[in-house]
Formats: sequence, C-alpha cells, structure tokens
Amino acid sequence: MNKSNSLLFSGLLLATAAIPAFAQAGTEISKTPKLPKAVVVIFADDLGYGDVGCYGADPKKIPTPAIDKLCKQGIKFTDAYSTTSVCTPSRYAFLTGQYPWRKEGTGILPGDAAMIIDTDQPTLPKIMQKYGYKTAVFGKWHLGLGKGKIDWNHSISPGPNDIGFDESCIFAATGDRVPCVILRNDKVENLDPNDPIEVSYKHNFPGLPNGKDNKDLLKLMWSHGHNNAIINGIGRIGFMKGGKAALWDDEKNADFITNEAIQFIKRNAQAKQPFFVYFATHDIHVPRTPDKRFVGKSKCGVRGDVTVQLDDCVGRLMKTLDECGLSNDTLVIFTSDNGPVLDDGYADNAVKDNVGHSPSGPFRAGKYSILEGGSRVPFIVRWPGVVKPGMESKALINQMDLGATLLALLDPKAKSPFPDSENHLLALEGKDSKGRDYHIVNSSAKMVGIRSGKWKYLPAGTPIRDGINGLGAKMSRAPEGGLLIDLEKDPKELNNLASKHPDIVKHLHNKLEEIKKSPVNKENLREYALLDD
Ligand code: NG6
Ligand code: CA
Repeated sequence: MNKSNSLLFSGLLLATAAIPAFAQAGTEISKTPKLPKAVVVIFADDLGYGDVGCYGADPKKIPTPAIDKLCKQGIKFTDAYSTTSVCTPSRYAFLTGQYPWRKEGTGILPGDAAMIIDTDQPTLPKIMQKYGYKTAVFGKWHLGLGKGKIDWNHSISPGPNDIGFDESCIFAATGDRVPCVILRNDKVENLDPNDPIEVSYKHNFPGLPNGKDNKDLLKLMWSHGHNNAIINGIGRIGFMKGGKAALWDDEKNADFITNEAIQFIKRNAQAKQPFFVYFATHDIHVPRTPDKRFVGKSKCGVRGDVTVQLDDCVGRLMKTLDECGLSNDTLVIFTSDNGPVLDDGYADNAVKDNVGHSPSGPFRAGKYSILEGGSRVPFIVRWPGVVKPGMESKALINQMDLGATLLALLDPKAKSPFPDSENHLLALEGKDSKGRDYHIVNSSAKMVGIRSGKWKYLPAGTPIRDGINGLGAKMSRAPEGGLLIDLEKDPKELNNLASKHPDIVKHLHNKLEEIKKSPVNKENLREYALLDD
C-alpha cells in the first residue's frame, strides 16, 4: 500500500469507527460528548445581535419563540462573531476555515461569479462526509458557481456538490440578484429548454424592461441599486432573460427551502443515516418578502415580519427533529452571516417601521461595518446531553471555528486541515468561557483589526463605517496611534484608550501583523490532500 492509500485507508477506518459511537437518546450531561446523529447549522442572513428575543428584542414587537427556545435549551454566546460584516466572505470562512482576506476575490459576489472555493480545499462538509454524515445545503449560496462564464441551461460545475455537499438546493447568490431560480444540485430546477436563461451583469436584453425606467411595473420600489431586471415585480441586481417556468416565488422561498430541509431530515432519519445540514435561509435579507401568513405579525414592519418567518422556519426544523426522535441527538447551531441593516436598497419602510427596536442590540452600526454591530452576531448552541440548558457564555469564538471544532469532536486525534479555524469544542460544550486568544475583526473592506479579551484594536487609518443603512453611513478612520476600545465598558466603541495603554496597542498591533503574515498550515493541508485522493 503506498502512502496515499494507507492514509486513505486510515481515514476510512476512522470514518467507520466513528459511526457506532453516535449518541443514544437522553438528556444527561456526559463528560465526553458522544457523536451527534445530526448537526444542523442555521445561518440566518443579515440578522443582527439584537434582532431576536433571547438577545434583547422585545417579544411584543418581534416574537421569536422558536429561537428563544433554542437559547433556553442551550448556550447563548455573547461574544461570537461572523468572520466579516457581509455575506460572501463570512460564508467562505465558515466553510473553508480560512480568513477570507487571505484570498483575493472573496468580497460580495455577483450572481454569475465563478466559485471561489477550490475543489481541493478542505471544507467543513467534506469533513462531515468523511466521518459518515450525509451533507446538504439549502438556501443562499453566494460563493460563486462554475469556473468562468456560466451556461445556466446545462449542468453547472463546480458547485456545492464538489466541495463536500451530497445534496444542494440553492439560490446562486442572493434574493436580490439574478438569476432568480433554484438550483438543485448542478441544474436549474423546472427549466424549460425552449426558454433558455441568459444572465448579464453588464447590459439588459433587448425588449426587456428595467426597474430604473419602469417603476410602474414594480410591486416593491427600490431605494438604491436594484433597478436592473424586473422579476416578479421586484427590481434586481443584474439582468436576466428567459427561464420563466424556473423563476422562484419570492414569498414562498422560505417555505420552499424549509420543506426541502425537512424532507432531507426525514429521509435520513428513516434510513438511520447521520446527517449534516447547512440551512442557509435567506431571511432577513432584502428583498423582504414574507409569506402572507407573516405579514403584520411583528410591530416592526416587513423586516420584523420576515424575522417572524425565520423563527417559524426554525420552529419547523426543530419540530421535524422531534418527530424523527432526533432532537436529543442533534447538535443545532443558530447564527447569522453578518450584522443588521435597515434600508439595504428597497423602499420597504424598514427605517420608518423600526420603532424602538435595536437591531444591533447594545452595539453600534451594522452590516458592512468593522464596528461590533457588523459582525457580533447571535450564536446559539443547542446540544442536549452535552450542554446544560440556559447557559450563557462569553467565550470569544468565530463561526469559522466550526470546522476545526467539529473535526475535534469527530476525531480528537485528527490534525485540522483548516488554516485559521480553531478547535473550541470545550467552549461549545460550555466548559471553557475564554475561547479564542485572538480574533481578527474584518469589515466588508479588506481592512482588519483585532480583538483579544475585552480589547479591540483598529490600526490607524482603518475605515470605520457608522450607520445601519446600506447608504448614508458616516465614514471616519481610526486615528493616528490606532483605536483601542474596552468592549466590556464601552460596547458602543466611543472612547479611544490607545494613548492610555501603549503597551496593549503595541502587543495587539504586532499580533495582528503576525497573524496577517502567518502562512497556511501547509503540512496538514498536504496530508489532507492525500487522504482525499
Ligand atoms: C449590496 C446590495 C445589498 C445586498 C448586499 C449583499 C445594492 C445597492 N446593495 O451591494 O442590497 O445585496 O450587496 O448582501 O445593490 S450580503 O448579505 O449578501 O452580503
Ligand atoms: Ca448577509
């Protein structure tokens, strides 16, 4: 047996060895966690730290009973972060365990972008597959597809199924970007071959109206951008032609992906097959289009209504796990890809209707910002039999850590192939309240800062975006000497303590430079590539 085969063989042995140890039903707290039969990661979109009841939202304004129940049954993390303050790079980091600023081209992607995860990169779903879990992603992808120009009328590859997902049912990018169709695995669903899809992010197709000049055709008016193609009466980013039978129904999308996830859960539960779900719901991103069941169900207008819709989807997933007898054997993680935004390009009254609600909780700013509101997000871990219900944890963790953490759970001896993901299994179990020593804070821009303990440091010149709307933010820069914030005393990041603590500034500055330069762990990556041969 050559080296690569022997590694492959040992990988398989590990995989099969892992399966008999799956947890038995029961809620006693165990010393070493048994392997969950299922892992469900719920990634909300643009949901802020303060948008749900258990993180401070007023339940009379925005009721989120299902998410609050997760909190009561698990651990509420107060110091967890998405890797950045926008979608694509946060999701890139979550799946690949690599800081997105290490790689060119990981900013917000158009809907026709090439996939930014290489098929030979280690990923979280590949790890789950290796250890015997069936893996699936439902909802928003936004990590690109294919290798260059995409032909939407044929099989599109590479895609999610080439980086570790056995099944995928996705929107290519976002609800506000074309093409407005669902892809099941590598193909557009319900496509009529006689009505092929064409997509352009440069120009419209002859004879088709655009949202800029045809406002009378819009049921939802744009406030900035979102005035290219008109699909279902909503202006989008980018132009598309054809594919009429394949167009999604905006109001039904949340139910659609939830039902898909429910079917996947039921199928695998019945087959006694362990599984991993990445539930990438599009709520509460724009365009906010709640199903009629949720219209008016919050007191914060449509943005609150889609939060109620999100909560309903979470509740239905949990109910399904219950019905399948799996809720005591499933690790559920609930989080959001970045902080909140009110007006993100549609005139949906989100600003006017946001009465007395604080989407970022105690923090300042939101989506797109390097301030805490941009990336301090809800992070709930429900893990019966492992974590004590109703805990709160201050452990500093990053969504990107789930790769190394889940690998450590599945195989404590395995070397992590992930460059920046850290194993914080003890924090997830509620046994470590510290978490990371350092976390790199990153906004939508390439600029980075660093958090350690209660301190956050932004180097001189770092652009700081202050505001909670897509447009109209106040821009400033970290002053000469940098910005040093004591997050415990000053969650709104108003008092610069840099001149008072030059030693801390120096230490954090050097550490930031060191982490920025630190090379990818090539040794582990090489081993991983062999295992995967
Ligand atoms: C911005 C869009 C915004 C949203 C965002 C991506 C405009 C004016 N704004 O460019 O609406 O789509 O990109 O959001 O077009 S994210 O959550 O996917 O990162
Ligand atoms: Ca987002």
